[in-house]
Amino acid sequence: MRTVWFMTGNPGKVREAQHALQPLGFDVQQLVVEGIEIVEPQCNDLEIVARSKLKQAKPHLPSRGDALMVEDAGLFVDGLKGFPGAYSSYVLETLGCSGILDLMEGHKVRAAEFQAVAALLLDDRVHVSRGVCRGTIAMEASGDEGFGFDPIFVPSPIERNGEHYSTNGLTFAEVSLSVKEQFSHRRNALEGLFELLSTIDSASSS
Ligand code: ITT
Repeated sequence: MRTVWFMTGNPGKVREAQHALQPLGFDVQQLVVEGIEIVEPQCNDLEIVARSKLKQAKPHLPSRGDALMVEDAGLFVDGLKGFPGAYSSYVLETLGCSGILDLMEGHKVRAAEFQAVAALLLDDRVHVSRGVCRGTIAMEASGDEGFGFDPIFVPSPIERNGEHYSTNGLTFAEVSLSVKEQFSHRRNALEGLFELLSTIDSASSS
């Protein structure tokens, strides 16, 4: 089993990555870098943020043969012109879910999306993949599962491989991790990344 060191301070993300990647043969470990502050550039492009975090984390990879992963995500609300977007962490800490609900007062259109960019460093090469999850901002916060903005986000129903998936109006915080995963931006980004890697693996072994 290959080890993937996931540099993040968010245990919710680690749980989701383990759940998604273990069945694909990857052992996901959280990498906590002590004593230095990882600086996140304040810009609206998650890929730039993810690449910057990866570069800063590289000297701290425990073993050169292992993979290093970072992931940057955010909530982009259509009616707020994409806010909080790349500023999601700061906005969650300061305004919280209730602050987003306040900003949405009077907005009839409550469409929003989660975006995630996962970046992986393996054998000195960087691989990047994006995931998106469309949905709406709920009228009120509900549920205790998940983390972050999950209590105010209702994913849109989707069709995949002929199957229909819907949470029937429940927020991500009201459903189990397995259900969130059917829609999740993070799951999409991680799957894309590891599909990319499996094509590289099969190309190099043929
Ligand atoms: P890192 O250490 O990995 O950067 P973080 O929690 O700061 O962890 P991000 O910057 O990627 O993560 O995320 C920005 C914010 O968006 C953060 O407050 C998260 O809680 C929130 N967020 C990200 N993914 C989410 C998800 O799947 N559900 C709910 N909120 C999410």
